[in-house]
Amino acid sequence: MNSRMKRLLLLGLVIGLMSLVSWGCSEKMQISSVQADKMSADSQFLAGFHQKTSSCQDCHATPTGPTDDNLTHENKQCISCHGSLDDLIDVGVKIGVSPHKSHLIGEMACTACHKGHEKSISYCDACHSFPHEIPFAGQWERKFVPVDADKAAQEKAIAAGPRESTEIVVVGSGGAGLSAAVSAREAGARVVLLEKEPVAGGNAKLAAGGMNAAETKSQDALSIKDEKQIMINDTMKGGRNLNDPALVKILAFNSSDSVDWLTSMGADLTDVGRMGGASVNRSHRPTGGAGVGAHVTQVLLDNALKLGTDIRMNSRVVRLIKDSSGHIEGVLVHGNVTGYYVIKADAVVMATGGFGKNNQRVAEYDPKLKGFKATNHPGATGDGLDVALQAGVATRDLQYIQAHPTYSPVGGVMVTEAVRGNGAILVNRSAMRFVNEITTRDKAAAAILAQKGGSAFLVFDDSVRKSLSKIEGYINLNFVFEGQSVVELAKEVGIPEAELEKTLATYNHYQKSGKDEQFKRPNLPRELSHAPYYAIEVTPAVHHTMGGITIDPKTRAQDLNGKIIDGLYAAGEATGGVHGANRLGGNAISDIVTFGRIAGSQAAEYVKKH
Ligand code: FAD
Ligand code: MEZ
Repeated sequence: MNSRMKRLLLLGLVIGLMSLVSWGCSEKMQISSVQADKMSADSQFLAGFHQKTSSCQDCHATPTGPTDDNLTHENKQCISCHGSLDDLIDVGVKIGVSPHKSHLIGEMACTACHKGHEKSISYCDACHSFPHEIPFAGQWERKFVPVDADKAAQEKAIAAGPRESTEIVVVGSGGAGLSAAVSAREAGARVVLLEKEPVAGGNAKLAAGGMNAAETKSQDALSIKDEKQIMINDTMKGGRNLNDPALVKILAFNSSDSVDWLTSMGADLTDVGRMGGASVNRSHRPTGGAGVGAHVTQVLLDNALKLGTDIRMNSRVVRLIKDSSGHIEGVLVHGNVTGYYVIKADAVVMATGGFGKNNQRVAEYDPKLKGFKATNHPGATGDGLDVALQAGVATRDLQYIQAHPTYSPVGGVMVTEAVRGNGAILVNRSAMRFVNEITTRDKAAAAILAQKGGSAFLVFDDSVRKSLSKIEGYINLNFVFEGQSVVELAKEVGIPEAELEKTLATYNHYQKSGKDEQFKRPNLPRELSHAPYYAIEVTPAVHHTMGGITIDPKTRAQDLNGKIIDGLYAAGEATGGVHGANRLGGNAISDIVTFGRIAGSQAAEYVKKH
């Protein structure tokens, strides 16, 4: 065995073993020594294992007292023994995907997965089920804890008064929250950003296909003719005209500026493709077709940190605090380590995302979706909505919940619409096409569900694969069928071979003539004739919650009487109105960046006057 192998083996053995603790000894500092002794003697968890060679203080004690909710100090200790995520890339790789290098953004903390005093869980298993093992691991399970649980402790923290103060609190570290934080910092305000999950980025970090924008430099460079008004028309039509027209106008008219803003911070949004319901190619993503979300959120996170935003993970906002006149004056937070505490703030931006991962709640608003899987990140449970509702905020459109048509039940992954946008077709178990593949999502999802088995196969060739680097991830995750010929692919999938050959030949004929005579698909970007051929089984899964907090064009939240709540702003998937009854693919990233920016700058302006 060479020394690298030995090192990897050793790292594999101890990975996570040192990465002590989500509650850790800072909790020990608050609990009795009897309890602490019991915990540390408990050798079924990582803490017990580490106790054989070191004491709690070795990892947890800091010169200034208990650790913070980011577990900054503990993570440093993990890294000092085990190495950084980069050092650990090869450890635990079983299917070509490294659990230590993925689409998760930021310096992801070891403690997100490796726990000290409870079973470790792989954060990835919330969506995927990889065949990797981590020491002392339990199964992924997320119990939803209502935001008003533990009332006595909450009241006590409120009665104790603020532990600290700032000008603006941003709640949520997705694209809307990070954009708000950057723009508020650019305007000179002091900002604390609070995120309940151990990993930053929310659903935004998962975004794949692109960010819609009209009249951009990238479109110009590719000679794509687009107009802001066409983006407005497409968005209103896709949303069944139930969108707030004023918000849609802002979305379209600021979209190109938002791309420029991101680009000025280091983003690459030069590849432009087609999304369902769009009249032209306007979905912007990194060169080569890499996922847009991980890239954009990383750029925003880096800039938020560079500008001095105080960003705290494992910090859940459970209540908005108002003064006697109803103006916002802060938030009640629950820090995983530090417990309940109040931050006094002149303004709060709610950027808490949607609730797609909370099927109970989804089914309350749309019973048809009961039991459906979701494409969302584990934190999309709707806590922000609960916090807002408790504060008397008005909401709209909560009954509109979107299913993404193409989710792989085997991979536990959404397969981006960009695969269809770049040329893939959908066939059923008879190997026949049944829909315009790039129609709006509501129609595509309904058409798939109407097929035998409630699923379909996304079929494409090597030229589509080469056009979109995101596809490499699906191949690595091992859920893509492959055949050296169309017949071989059909055999692999188990669908009629001659029919699949006929379907592709007919489609290629339409592609050459520029006219889809069967389903009127408006874009036919390439012939599907380059071996190898590929197929992915897909079925719809809950994807986007269109409804949420009612805002005005300045992102100010309204109360149940339609009055502005002073100091309260909201942006992104936490709000309703931008997308009407059905969001167009690519419009959410545009929404969160544009309205997140507006929320940050408006809140900053408000606190200056306050
Ligand atoms: P999020 O990014 O979800 O962030 C909200 C954050 O708030 C979360 O991190 C959450 O944990 C946190 N939070 C919630 N409650 C609290 C609380 N009480 N206290 C503290 N923190 C809290 N859209 C596109 O336009 N293009 C795409 O290509 C695209 N692809 C997608 C792919 C996938 C797999 C998914 C799931 C979505 C995709 N979308 C896409 C949709 C888009 O990503 C989301 O709608 C958008 O990112 C939402 O951003 P957000 O900032 O509003 O919310
Ligand atoms: O906007 C989206 O949700 C989107 C484009 C998703 C995707 O298919 O990539």
